[in-house]
Amino acid sequence: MTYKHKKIEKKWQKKWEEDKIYKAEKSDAEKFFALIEFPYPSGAGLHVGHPRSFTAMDILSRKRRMEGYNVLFPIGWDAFGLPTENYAIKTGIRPEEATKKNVANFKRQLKSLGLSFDWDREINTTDPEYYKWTQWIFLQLLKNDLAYQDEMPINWCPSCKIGLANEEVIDHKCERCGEEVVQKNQKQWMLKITDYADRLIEDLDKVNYLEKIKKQQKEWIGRSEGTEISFPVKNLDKEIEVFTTRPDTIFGVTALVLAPGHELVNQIITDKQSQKVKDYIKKSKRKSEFERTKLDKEKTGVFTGSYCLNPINNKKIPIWIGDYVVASYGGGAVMVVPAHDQRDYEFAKEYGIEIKEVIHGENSNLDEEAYTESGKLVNSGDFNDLDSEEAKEKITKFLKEKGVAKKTIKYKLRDWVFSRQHYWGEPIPVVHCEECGVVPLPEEELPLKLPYIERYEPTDSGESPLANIENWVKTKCPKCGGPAKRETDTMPNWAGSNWYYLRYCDPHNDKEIASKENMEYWMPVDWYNGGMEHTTLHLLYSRFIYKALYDFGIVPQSEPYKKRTAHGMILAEDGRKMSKSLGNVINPDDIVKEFGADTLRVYEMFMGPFDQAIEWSQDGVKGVRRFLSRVWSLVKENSTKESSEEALKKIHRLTKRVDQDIEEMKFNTAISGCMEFVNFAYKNKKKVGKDVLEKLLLLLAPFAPHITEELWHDLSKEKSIHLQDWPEYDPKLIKKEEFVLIIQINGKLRDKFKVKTGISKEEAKELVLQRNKIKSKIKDKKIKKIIYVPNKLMNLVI
Ligand code: ANZ
Ligand code: ZN
Repeated sequence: MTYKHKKIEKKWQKKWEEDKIYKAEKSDAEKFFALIEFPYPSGAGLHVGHPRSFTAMDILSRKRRMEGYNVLFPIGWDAFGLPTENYAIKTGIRPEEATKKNVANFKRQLKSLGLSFDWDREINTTDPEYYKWTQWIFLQLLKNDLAYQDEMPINWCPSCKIGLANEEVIDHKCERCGEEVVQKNQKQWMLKITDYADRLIEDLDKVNYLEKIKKQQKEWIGRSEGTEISFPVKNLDKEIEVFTTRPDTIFGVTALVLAPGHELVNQIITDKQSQKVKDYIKKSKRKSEFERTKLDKEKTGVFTGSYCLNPINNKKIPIWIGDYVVASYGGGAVMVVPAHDQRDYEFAKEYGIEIKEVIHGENSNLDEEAYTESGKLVNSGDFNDLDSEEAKEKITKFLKEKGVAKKTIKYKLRDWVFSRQHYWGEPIPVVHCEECGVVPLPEEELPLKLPYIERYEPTDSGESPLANIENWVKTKCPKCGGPAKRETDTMPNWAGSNWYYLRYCDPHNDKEIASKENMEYWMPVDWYNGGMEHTTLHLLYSRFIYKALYDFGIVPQSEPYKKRTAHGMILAEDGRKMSKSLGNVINPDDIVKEFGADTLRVYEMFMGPFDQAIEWSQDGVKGVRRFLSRVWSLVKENSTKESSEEALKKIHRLTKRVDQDIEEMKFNTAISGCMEFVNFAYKNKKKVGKDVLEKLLLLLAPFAPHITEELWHDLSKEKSIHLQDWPEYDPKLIKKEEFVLIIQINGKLRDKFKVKTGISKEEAKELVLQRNKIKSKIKDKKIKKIIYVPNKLMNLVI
């Protein structure tokens, strides 16, 4: 009679698989495409963070199936990349072998959780049948001028011997190994994501992402509208271009600061200042850009000895060099307005540069800090008394007519470095011909398979290990037949993951990336959940690729994901990040073994608000297990024929709550609602009958699929609980008898009290006017109007 998870979980997993109840097939029903971030099959196996996101989307998928949707909930493996390559280098085990082993382990683990994936659609980015299409996408980008080669100063990790994208450099260190990154020039494949910058911002209006995720997307793109102004250098026939978002402050410019790498530095320094400037530049080179541009960092600089002229009034302005100015943004020079920019303010305080007020606002206090808001112009000649916004326009127009300014838009987003000098990635399908230059491989020759090699270490020259395989590199040009060399760079990890959702629509198609009918039926993804660590780059890159494919006429819409949410991280019991070296890792296998998959699932959904980071608690796990045991014995021991009115009302209220909570990803409150109900049922066994318990099982089925299936069959049901209809609630039964009436006077909250649901305006008015608090406010004033919102509030206008 007691709940033994081991007996039932394997049994039902097998049955579901045999009956293929989670298989997705195109039909006339409305579809629902639920997506999780497909995992990287590392040697360490699944960690407890994976099931948090996977279970959440599993719950949604199961609920949608019960609601009658045709659900696609697929799974696959994002398996190219450095961890496996490094493992191969260390152990001599081939990356394919390691991947195969890791995938098998992950698969066993995921299956033990009872997730309702359609395993027939499993994909693997390292499978040539998959990466054929990753390479094909590259050829489309190349054909449409969105891929090009360029000599680029790249972030180079001397330890991994690899070029890194900016995003892979954290605190100026390699994201993977922690080594200090250096700059190195290398010819790289680039993708022109900057062409899509505006659309990637604008189209955020079309999708339903968490606000904070939209914000991240916008900030990474960093669109900034402003004015470019030239300042002529004194005694030199040159101009310095600065980019500013605040042309209204131009009368307040008291210095110009150039980035240490600015091209005019050498021509500008005077003999007297020469040594000082050179020393300064040498010192700042040692600091990373991150270190130099941090907002709270000390602002340092050195005077060049030269001056320029302010184009608005020909005033002489000293030119400085300072490393808080970024070389690669906005021309690498700024006009310093200490009174109205905080960084400039600190810089000016440090070096005794004049702080000149030109914008005045009510709360400006220049003795303490810069006044950075807009306001009225002062000390600004003909432009005095204008508002900032108007002044921006007028000053820009004035300077434009003089030919010394123009409006521009700058972006922080850079083109995407798409080459890696590594073995374990997709080969880039082009050859370099002596006669014809870069020639793409004909599409029929795809996939271009990774050749077999003995050693995976990158070469010391920084080329990929593929460069060492002479008979692979040497090839014929597909265009002229002459001698040519294969490209030896491979693609970054992002290449396989920026379009994987598309392949799920038609994973076995060997003619097309996916058929039109399949894409039209399944795309876009209806709900995508994953970690916040992927809501900047992976999201941006995959949106870009999808838009490009849309422009090429390949996919049916311009945005791949309708909705995107994110879960919080699971921390160790000690509040730190789980990590092998700290010895605080929880292995999901252990929890499944000891307490069962249902306990793990319900616990991870119950542990706290879904979007927040939360600490693991073994006591919490035990508590959830006790809850499931109670559900078990409630159903097993039940002998009540008819449920009481109270029990009925409670289960209908619970139905409404669980239904809404799942939609809002408030899984924890959905579960606590079920717990409250189970407590009630336990204390009132005579009042809770089979009909009510059936409903409870249906509500719990998406959370705890095994135990509910077992108990469902105990109640002599034939068909799987997961193929039942999602329960509905009767609004009449959940109507509250009382509500709190809010009373306002002239819109201000003055009193509140409980009254009967459904009372009329007249009845309510009578009660309200008897309240002391209200009487004392109204006294002899006249009530002009009464606004009554039934079952909510009454506002008296006096
Ligand atoms: C004068 C000024 C006055 C500015 C003022 C701001 C406030 P966003 O919005 O990020 O584009 N800037 C321009 N180029 C820079 C560079 N290479 N490194 C560091 N800072 C740079 O910021 C644009 C503003 O950042 C520009 O407007 C410039 O300072 C600074 F009251 O110009 B501003
Ligand atoms: Zn050729």
